[in-house]
Amino acid sequence: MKNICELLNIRYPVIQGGMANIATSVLASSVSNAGGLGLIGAGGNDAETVRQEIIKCRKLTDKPFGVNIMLMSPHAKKIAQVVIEEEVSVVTTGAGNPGSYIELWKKAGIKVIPVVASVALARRMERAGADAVIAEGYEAGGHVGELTTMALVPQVVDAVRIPVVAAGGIADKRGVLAAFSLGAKGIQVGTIILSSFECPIHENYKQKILNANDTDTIVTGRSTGAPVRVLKNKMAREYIRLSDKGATLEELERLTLGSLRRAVFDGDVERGSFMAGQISGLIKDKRTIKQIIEDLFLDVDAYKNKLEVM
Ligand code: TUI
Repeated sequence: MKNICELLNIRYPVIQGGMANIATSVLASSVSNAGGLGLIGAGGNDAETVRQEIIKCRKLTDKPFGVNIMLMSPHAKKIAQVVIEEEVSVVTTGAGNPGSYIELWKKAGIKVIPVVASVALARRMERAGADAVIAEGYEAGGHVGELTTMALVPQVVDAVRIPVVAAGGIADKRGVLAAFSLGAKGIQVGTIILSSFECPIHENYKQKILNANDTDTIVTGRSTGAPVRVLKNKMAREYIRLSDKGATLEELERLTLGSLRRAVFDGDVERGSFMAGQISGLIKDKRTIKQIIEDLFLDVDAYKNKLEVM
């Protein structure tokens, strides 16, 4: 089996999360230039915006980068075509089943790496021709499945023959070693990237990550079928209160409409939706993306040799 670095032609086996409204060409190129796989997060953007970001990213890096397609977006189908037209080298997907697109992408020579939250979807993706899967656990920020990284990754590893990338709750060497111990061949990180100097989000968002404790995230939106992990604030508490009271989908959507943008662009600490993972509490300092990636992987072998099980 090819390892993730050979598959993707990158230096370190790390993929950046496809964070909506955050993973711009600036962020993606910074990650790719540091030796990981940067991603442009299509999020809710329209297809032409995504195309322009791809064109910009090519100017900012000569390294491989990819596009993450959020499948719940009304623009997903058009974006699926744009990545072919623009000859993007890697596509990752989230929040849905990309089965109907995989054959087209593979014919275009694109490497396809769906994010999965279950063994069943991982199996289906392998059968459909995916090159690898990202198994993302409940610790992750944003839209989450039900299983934790610890439980999901080894079960996916045993179910498929393609490489598995672990995601959710990884922010240091211990997380990297844990992921590889579970059988993963690479990692995907999001929250740790949010704290970087290069990440193009409001300073208030970075400070909320740096100040967070272990219990400072919460999952909202369970009742709507799209659970989303965010940092606790006034809006998250209001959301939980309303949904516990049995609020309608419309009432809940009215509350969250535009809330991610309020967090990312306005730094609105009360009414923004600050998507972040449970590992936020571990992140205490701002670093460059190069420092973050090197801290994850350099001398990781020395740590491995320090493990004493019995
Ligand atoms: O997609 C993510 N994380 C995201 S997407 C996002 S934008 C958004 N905002 C509000 C509501 C919903 C989305 C913010 N964060 N991560 C990848 C991921 N995919 N996590 C879980 C899944 C997933 C879950 C169920 C993938 C497939 C699936 O089932 C599909 C099926 O048909 O079986």
